[in-house]
Amino acid sequence: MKHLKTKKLSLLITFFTISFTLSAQKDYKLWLQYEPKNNLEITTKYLNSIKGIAMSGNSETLKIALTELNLGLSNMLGNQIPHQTNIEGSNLIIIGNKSSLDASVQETLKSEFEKTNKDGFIIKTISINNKKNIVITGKNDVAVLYGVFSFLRQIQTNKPIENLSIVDSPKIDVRILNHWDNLDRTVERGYAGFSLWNWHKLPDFIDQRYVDYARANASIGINGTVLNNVNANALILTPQYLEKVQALASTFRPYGIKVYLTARFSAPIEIGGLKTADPFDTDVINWWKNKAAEIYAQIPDFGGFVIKANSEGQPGPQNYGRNHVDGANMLADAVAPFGGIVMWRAFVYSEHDADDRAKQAYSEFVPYDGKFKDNVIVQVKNGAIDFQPREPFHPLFGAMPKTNTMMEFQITQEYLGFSTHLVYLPKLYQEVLESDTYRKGSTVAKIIDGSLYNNKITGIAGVANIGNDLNWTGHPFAQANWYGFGRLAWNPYLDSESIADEWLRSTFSNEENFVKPIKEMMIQSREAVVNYMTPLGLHHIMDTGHHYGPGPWVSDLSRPEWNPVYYHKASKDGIGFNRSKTGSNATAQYAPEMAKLFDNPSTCPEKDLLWFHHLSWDYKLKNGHSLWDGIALKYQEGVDQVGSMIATWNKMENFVDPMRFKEIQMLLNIQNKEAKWWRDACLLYFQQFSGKELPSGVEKSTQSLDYFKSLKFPFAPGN
Ligand code: GCW
Repeated sequence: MKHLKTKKLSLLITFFTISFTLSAQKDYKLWLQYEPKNNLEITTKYLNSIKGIAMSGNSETLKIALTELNLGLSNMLGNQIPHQTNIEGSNLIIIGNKSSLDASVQETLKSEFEKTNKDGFIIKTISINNKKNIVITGKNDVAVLYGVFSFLRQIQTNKPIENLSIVDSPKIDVRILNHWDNLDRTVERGYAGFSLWNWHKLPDFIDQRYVDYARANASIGINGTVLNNVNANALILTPQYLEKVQALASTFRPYGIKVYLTARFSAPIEIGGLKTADPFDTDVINWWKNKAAEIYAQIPDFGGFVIKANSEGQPGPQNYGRNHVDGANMLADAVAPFGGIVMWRAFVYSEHDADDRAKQAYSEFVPYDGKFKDNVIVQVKNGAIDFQPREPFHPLFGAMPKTNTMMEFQITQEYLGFSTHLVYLPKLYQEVLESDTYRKGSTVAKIIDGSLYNNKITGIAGVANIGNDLNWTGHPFAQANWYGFGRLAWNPYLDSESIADEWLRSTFSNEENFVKPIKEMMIQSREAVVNYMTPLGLHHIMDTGHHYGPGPWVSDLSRPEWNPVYYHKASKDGIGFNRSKTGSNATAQYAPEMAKLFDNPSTCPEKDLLWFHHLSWDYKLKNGHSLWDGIALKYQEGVDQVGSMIATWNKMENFVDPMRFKEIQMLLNIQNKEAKWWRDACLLYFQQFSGKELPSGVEKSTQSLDYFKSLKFPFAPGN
């Protein structure tokens, strides 16, 4: 009897262990779940078009492509597909790069090849000797790998494969993640655990995670990674670390991912023993040249450097009376012989400059237009302040026609609820990319992809939200932000809604009753966070330092522009930052049509109203509400939106594995609590100035303003 009981118990434990492991694996597997179709009709249809795989070539990359194809097809369709080396037969999947293809196949795909660039791929159903086959190809092996992932995505998302004709080339050259990872494995603004890079065990120990990381990135077309924080430590450039960097670079290479490093401008002093880092000093120039040669000797395809210079205390050329051009060009010369690039960040503002912080990057960089070397690309954040839930696009986009300019988005949610809030960021990215700059009628996307100004290099960087948490990103839905970033970096014209659709299908389920409501939930999640944190153009009112939770009252920090009161300027007479021509005149940094639109509160989009205007509490909004009522109602709307996200999710239990279902449920409840915290704290604080009652429909706080002010979070993550 006792024996039986123990047996039962151990069976039960085994069952739970297995189901936990399977569930945990799902979290880990990201959008590459390759769920079995479990549907005879669908499976048969696919298998009818896939009778065999024929691969030509045997590079590491192609082997990876083949393994992926096998894995995906066998998992989804339940069959091992036979391999062959020739292309005789029908319904084969033929994979190989252009030069490895049969001459007649090359000829058949001539016009497609003309339309593809270096990394672009072709997936086409063609007839060979009157027999139908699918060719997946491109001009190089990595392009073939991209094609394989795209083909698998067709099946993951239940799309037909009978008559394929896909020609897809990336519109951006450098599609890169920026890791703000420190050498001690902490991650600045990281909310998903510690850094993936285990520097201590490198170079000899290659964690399987490095491979899985590269694979995930390749699946969405990301082709570069900056391993270390822009607030840099020069040690990364020492031989001891470069050996480790080399090990990572070799691991990522077959996946088409280049490694880049942040260069600390003062490295020649800190690790080079020089007295100066002056970019005009011959020893300094030579030091960087030698350093570049040393790096390229180990990593021949090293991508180049990213630099945060003279920004937030980081060293830079200005320490020596030189400017950004001098610094950037000196480094550009060092990497140019090896084909490297320099991504020079435009995130600059000075405590000694009394001008509106939002204006400073433009004021400083525009005069340099045309002066940077061809292999320099200026990296500009999407907005002029700092990765807020909503910002108008940065006025530098379109203002430097003779300068390579790239986008920097933040994927990690520094200002958007860390990794506990479900916020679908591709919606934000899309809003920025499709903004009309009124520069030759061009959108931001057209500036970024080089089509407007014919730039030498194009790029999009995303500050990574990845850490060593089991699910990579802390929140299962934050995986969608990594995914969506990659997809938009490949093609900045994609629609965030269709990205959400394919991500949901690949990550969770193809069931319409799941995809439709959850897609809607994702799409509205961006507006929800704007509503419960910073509605109507408010910004940077997060608590100080860690940026966790509301802190509109903070006013005692040493630099004025570090204080939330600097940004909202609430007083008895109203609220908002006057950046119009009667104020800081930041509007003048936009094209004249845009400036005109922003300048006038009645034509300024209401979503940006308090970004550009200081208005009285009684100012009348378009819907007839007073500004005070409008703000309060928006905060309430945000809270209500989170409530409906919870209601929607709670109905999804049947479509999701228990672990992810529960995780997301718990996270949404945290989001709900914090949305209310934001609403209550901000409204109580602003009410002191408006002196008005809450409009009906807005819930009253059960806590006092002093209570909210007293909250402290000494160990908030990411700091
Ligand atoms: O968003 C701010 C962050 C800093 C960051 C800086 C930057 C890496 O609060 O943590 O530093 O921007 O982008 O350089």
